[in-house]
Parts: sequence; C-alpha cells; structure tokens
Amino acid sequence: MDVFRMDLIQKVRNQERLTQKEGEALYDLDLYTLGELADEIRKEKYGNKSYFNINRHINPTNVCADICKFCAYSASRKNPNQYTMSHEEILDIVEKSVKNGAKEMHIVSAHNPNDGVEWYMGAFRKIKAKYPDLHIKAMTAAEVDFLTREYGHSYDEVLDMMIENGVDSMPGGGAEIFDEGVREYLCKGKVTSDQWLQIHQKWHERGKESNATMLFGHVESRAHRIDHMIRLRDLQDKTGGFNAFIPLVYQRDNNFLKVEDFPTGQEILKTYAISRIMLDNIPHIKAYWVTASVNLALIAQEFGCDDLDGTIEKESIQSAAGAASSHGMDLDDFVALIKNSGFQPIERDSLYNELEVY
Ligand code: V47
Repeated sequence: MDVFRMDLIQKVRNQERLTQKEGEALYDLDLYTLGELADEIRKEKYGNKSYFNINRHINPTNVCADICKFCAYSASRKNPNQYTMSHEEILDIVEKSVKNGAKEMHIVSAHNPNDGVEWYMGAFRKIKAKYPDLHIKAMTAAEVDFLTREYGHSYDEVLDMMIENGVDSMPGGGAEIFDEGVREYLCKGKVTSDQWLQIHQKWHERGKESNATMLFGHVESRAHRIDHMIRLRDLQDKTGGFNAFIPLVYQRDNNFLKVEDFPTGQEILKTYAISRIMLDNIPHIKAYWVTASVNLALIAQEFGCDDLDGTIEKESIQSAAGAASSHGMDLDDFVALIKNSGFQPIERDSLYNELEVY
C-alpha cells in the first residue's frame, strides 16, 4: 500500500478535512475501502437509522424561459405539452395529499414567464392559509434568480416574499455543477454558481434552512464534483443552513445533452461515499431513490447515505428523463424495503426532527 493512500485513509479516520486533491484521490480507493470509511462516519452519526419523509412533489408548470440541455421536463424544448396549474388545481392536489398523510409539499416549477410573481407566491399563501402546519419546501435558487431577472426584484425581495407567503425551506435544485465551464455548456443563462450560493446564503441569514444538490454523471469530471462539494462546504462553514446534500444521478432520456459514458453503479456509490467524507459539515447525505434507482439507493445506505427522501406521490422532472418515479412510492413498501435492507426506517419531518420509528 503506498504511503499517500495510507495517509489519506488515516486522515479520513481522524476526521480531518480533505483538500481538492485529496478528494479526487478518494476516487482511486477501491469501492469497499471507500464504503467502509463513509459507513464509519454514517454509523457514528446515525447508527442504523435511515430517514425518509411522507411528502408530495408538485411541479406546477413546465413552461420554461431557460434552456438546460439536460432537462426533459421543460415545455420550451422537446415536450409539446405545455401546462400551468391554476391555484385551485394546486390546492386540490395538496388537499388529496394531506388526506394521504403528506406532511411536506415539495414545490418546484419551471421558469414560467407568463403568469407573474403572484402566481408563484399566491399558491404558497393559499396553501399556508388552509394548512398552517404543512411544511412548504419550495423555490429553487434557479427560480428565485429567474423571478429577479424577469420581474426586476432583488434576491432579498423575492426571499422576503417567499417567507411572507409561507415558504418554510428551500429545496436544493438548480445547483447542477458549479464549475463555470461545464455550467456554461449545460445551462447557459441560468443562475450562476456564485448567484446560487449567494441566494442560499441570504436564505440562511434569514434563519431558514435549505438543501443542496449536484447533478452528476454527464459531462463533468470527478474533479468538478469535488470542487462542487468544496464550494458548498465553504458556504456551510459560514451559515450552517444546509440540511442535506443530494447527489442527483443524471437521467438520460428525451433531452439535448449527448453523453457517451454513463456512470456505473460503482461510480455512483463512490460519489455518495465521497460526499459523506468531504462534506463534514452537512448533516445528511440523501440517496434520492428517484435518480439512484431504489435498489442502488438501498445499497447507498451502506456507503454513507442516511436519507432516501420520501414517498413523493408523483414526480415529473426526472421521470420525464427516464426515471421510474412518476407514481412515487407506497409508504408500506418503502418502510419494508428499508427494514429488509437492514436499516431502521425513521419518518422525519422536513427539518429532520424524528416523527416515527418503524
Ligand atoms: O435542479 C433535471 C435535476 C433538479 C434531470 O431539496 C435532473 O430535497 C437528473 O432539486 N436527470 C430538481 N436530474 C430536483 C431537485 C430535488 C429533488 C429531490 C429532493 C430535493 C431536495 C431536490 O432536477 C434540477 C436538476 O438538477 N434534473 N433534469 C435529469 N435529466
């Protein structure tokens, strides 16, 4: 075993912070060593617990003014079936989901230039008025940025409006890959990396929490993934406002991003494990079953991940690109899968308070 490799393993075991180069070198460790290291950290923090929530994903419009090559959901590209829900339609969905036990509405829209800021904010306000205890996780930083560009508001104004109208936390979408060169190729014109981070910083400074994603497995390199993690780690040092990091595995159907080599299961598991090791200050690493596939997400519990997201009921963004998630997950099935994989299912709320031990 070479000295560098031994030192690296020792550094992880000592829980010392890793640099960009060390993060890249983690990929050269074999999968089992990496998994063991990530699992040790996960076990120390959470033992055998695996978190999930009962939630509903709502994607109220697919009409989008921006163009992201990886997106199969946006109606401005290949999808001819544009839709925009009315507030009544959104409230109808919320009502049904609440009856089914959902405690969180995860609301993410495309960047719709037709209906104004009030279409976004009014939906949140009406949901909150009817269901004050329901957690609204809504508005990616990309949506916040879009509303400022389109309607001349500042970030502060949009974030304050979100709070006034009942948004409780922000999802982690729109981060993609922070490297400016890759980002320019993937989604030119959309929120920049610095702006994405600035918006989350401002949100955290308001005492609010959020998540962070990374879209990987397309044209980015391993070094770009480590750079992405380090930029998040730096912001988290300042604010402490991120709850979870979610590496989203790129789904390949129906979009304009031409990719030759897709990541193997091994590469995906390594990326989860490395996320756990690199992000020493973000409490939860989420294997979002929608993009990982359920099977791999269950295995990811042994590679540093402590959260599988939720039942979601319906999902439109990744399923448009090929993920098997359009109908969500049955609660009993979800619990049984987690149990049968050797973990203890813990239903959590959106901010990771434990609600029920199954
Ligand atoms: O930002 C778009 C991604 C994200 C594809 O915060 C794709 O708890 C894979 O952010 N393949 C939106 N991914 C979803 C999101 C999210 C999901 C679950 C939980 C949370 C959370 C946040 O979906 C976008 C984009 O990166 N996306 N197209 C695709 N082809």
